[in-house]
Amino acid sequence: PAQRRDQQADVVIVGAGILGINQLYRAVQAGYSVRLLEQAEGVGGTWYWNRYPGCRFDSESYTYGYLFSEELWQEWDWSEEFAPQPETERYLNYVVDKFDLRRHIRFGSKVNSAVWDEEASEWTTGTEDGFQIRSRYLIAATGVLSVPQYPDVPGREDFRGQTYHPVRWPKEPVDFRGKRVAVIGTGSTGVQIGPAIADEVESLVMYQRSATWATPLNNHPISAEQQAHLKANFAPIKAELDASVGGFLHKPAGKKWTDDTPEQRQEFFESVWNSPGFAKISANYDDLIFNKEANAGWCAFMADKIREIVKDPATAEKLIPTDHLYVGLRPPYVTGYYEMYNKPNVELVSLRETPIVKVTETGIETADGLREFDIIIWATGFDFGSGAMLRMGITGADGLRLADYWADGPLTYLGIMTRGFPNFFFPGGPHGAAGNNPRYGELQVCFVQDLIDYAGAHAHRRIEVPKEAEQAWMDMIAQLEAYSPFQKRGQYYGANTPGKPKVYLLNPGGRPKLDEFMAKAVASGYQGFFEGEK
Ligand code: NA7
Repeated sequence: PAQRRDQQADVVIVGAGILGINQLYRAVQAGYSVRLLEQAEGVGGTWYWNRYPGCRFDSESYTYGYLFSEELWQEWDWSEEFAPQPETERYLNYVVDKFDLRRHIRFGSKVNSAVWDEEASEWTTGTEDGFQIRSRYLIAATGVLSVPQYPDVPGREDFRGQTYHPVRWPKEPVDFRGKRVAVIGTGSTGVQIGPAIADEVESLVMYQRSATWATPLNNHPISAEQQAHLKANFAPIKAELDASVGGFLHKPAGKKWTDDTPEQRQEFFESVWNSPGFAKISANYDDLIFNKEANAGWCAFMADKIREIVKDPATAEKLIPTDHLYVGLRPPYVTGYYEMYNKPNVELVSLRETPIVKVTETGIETADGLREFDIIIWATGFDFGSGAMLRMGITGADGLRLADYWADGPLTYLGIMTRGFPNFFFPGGPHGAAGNNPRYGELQVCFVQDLIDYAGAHAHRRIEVPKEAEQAWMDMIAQLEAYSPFQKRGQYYGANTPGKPKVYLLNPGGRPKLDEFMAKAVASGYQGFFEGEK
């Protein structure tokens, strides 16, 4: 066959999710030729794939969207405080079309190789369908929650009914009427699906391994008055988000557990329970995470709420986490979750009490017997953090494979770069965020764009993070991880993915640490970043 000439671009971006679109916008604005490769047939990433019933934000819509254009802010009206998936998908499509970005995107392009060419200082990126493109820079905006995780359960493939993973939900709505449905997993996803389908199904069985504290989302439509307030306050809202630790607008309580009497604590917790989404953490007692008594007090309050809402005492007790710790796992924020268990057609099975023995052709057999189903939904999470990047066949300098360099867990600088992989960036990667993801990602996307601009302006062709810089970021992670409220289990430690190293995958320093490290690099003229140049 005739040798096809490789395509060429300044920048290749992988992934048209929230950060890939942001990076594409910045690179196009800065005048680069850019090609974005996206495996799906549409834009949105997380908000393209996760079409499951009940899927929505638990960050406030307007704090999640882009802040790079006030015009966009003025034009787009979010309908709810926490928007549902279809609206977010529409928003991302609106952004792509408004800024004429679609023509840079190649859909149906799943990257399966990316190889650094030292001689040319270029990456060659290939897709499953045989497309190849060379570029000075390669940016993986592949997301931390993009690769579905299925558990190692005997017989999983034997089931003859319908099976779904929420992150591969079909475009055509699933008809649940008259169906016997199983949901495995009660993380943020499982607890959104249950209440969304409970009224429609014939029966619903929720299989819970670890109970989580699923507090109310407290969603509401955005009123005309609130809309007007948002439109009139773009600059102050942006400033507040830019200065925030986690990318939220919630106001810290400004008081400690010890400042209140027992009665005041009850009253305060009641107001926290009725506050929106993540305010349960960020606007709770200032010492909630580090004061064991405060934490236990909040957990006791939530346990009482569960006992109050759930009529069957045995079910209520199963739903209360036994570790009595907030936040041991990623807490979900939901509507009608505990209430759902009062419906006669909904059952909770604790896998701690009765583990799964096997999946059969007709259902799921646990230690207490077989239950038959028409539909099984595996809401069992993701190969978190590094999953997508490690599947892209990335090979850096001297033939170093990313899969080998990260064999014991990711080594990163700012959750953006890794040594040995020149001109390669991954905003939103492992060690990048621990809060409202787009607000972290925005810092990272801008850092990458500024660094590329700087290299171009100073005639550098090769950017590589210095060893000391990577080490300093990893040391920060190790030091602050000791204070992380997350236990060494769940997705943030890779503990849900068989064979994965159990290391911490978030950024425990929050946005302030990102800011601090970035400012240092910029102030030094990115000292050491161009040393590998011949
Ligand atoms: P999560 O939060 O990782 O939750 C996955 C759930 O699946 C969780 O309840 C797990 O229990 C359960 N799970 C995982 N493996 C198994 C096996 N083998 N058997 C039974 N149950 C299992 O993923 P989500 O999709 O809910 O949420 C992901 C993100 O969405 C979240 O972080 C937000 O950013 C939004 P476990 O806790 O491991 O005992």
